[in-house]
Amino acid sequence: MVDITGFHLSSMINSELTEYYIKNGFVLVDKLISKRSQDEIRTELAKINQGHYDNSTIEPIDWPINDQRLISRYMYIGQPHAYSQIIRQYIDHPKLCRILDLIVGANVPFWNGAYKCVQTMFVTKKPDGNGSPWHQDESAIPTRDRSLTGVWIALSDASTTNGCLWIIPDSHKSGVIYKREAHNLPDVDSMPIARGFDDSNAIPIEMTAGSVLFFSGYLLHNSRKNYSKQNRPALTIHYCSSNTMLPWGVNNYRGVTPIKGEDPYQSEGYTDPIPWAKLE
Ligand SMILES: O=C(O)CCC(=O)C(=O)O
Repeated sequence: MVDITGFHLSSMINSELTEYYIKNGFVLVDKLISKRSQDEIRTELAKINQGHYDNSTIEPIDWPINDQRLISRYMYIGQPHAYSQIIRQYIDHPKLCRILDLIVGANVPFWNGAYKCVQTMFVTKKPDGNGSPWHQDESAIPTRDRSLTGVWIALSDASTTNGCLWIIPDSHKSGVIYKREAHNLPDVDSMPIARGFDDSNAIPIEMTAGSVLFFSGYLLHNSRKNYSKQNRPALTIHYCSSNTMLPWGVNNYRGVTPIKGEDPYQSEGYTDPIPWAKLE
């Protein structure tokens, strides 16, 4: 049985955290993001949902900024760091980097410590909102070198009642990427679902607001319906080794932001990530 007690930045031992990540495919760090930062990110999420940024993906709406419906107007908001300076500043937040420095290349032979940010995304389950189907992030963002690292920042407490993440322990180990297919399951959003594995030992990862789950791109995970009366917002960020050739739709996806170390592909230039949003 995996022990999911969270680590703390102030008392963690680097080698223990790295070993835990390699063994379990995830690591929970409790209360990493301060209350002030959580408020800042949530306010920015409301502003983005209001249509404050002219990015052609979100229709402006005249709901006031403190309207509780605003935060969960869109279930998914992709690449907010492309237009929000507030979100941009979190992708290389020193506290996130303290952990990322240890784990992004923990499963990559000869990793040189360099990593880049690949994407950002808000995921907000409104009251009664559907969960997300089983999947591995690696199936959507192909690094293939086992460096893909998802960062899930809880912007409210996340529990089995309001739709926290669930994971399948050990599922990162085989390196198998399970096929995803369309489904018509109730209570689960319209993203394709991965199939072909045993999910009977799945466990929930309950988190307090400001806690952060770091997890391998190969780890199978999902979330369930939000049965509470409150929104369950989260900011997710993905990273991989800078040396990863990233065939995400193109030869070597260049909508990346170097975070640490040398970018060996700098001469290929950079592109702006394309913002997107999805209602449900
Ligand atoms: O936040 C959720 O409910 C699901 C998020 C997720 O599965 C992901 O970011 O890969």
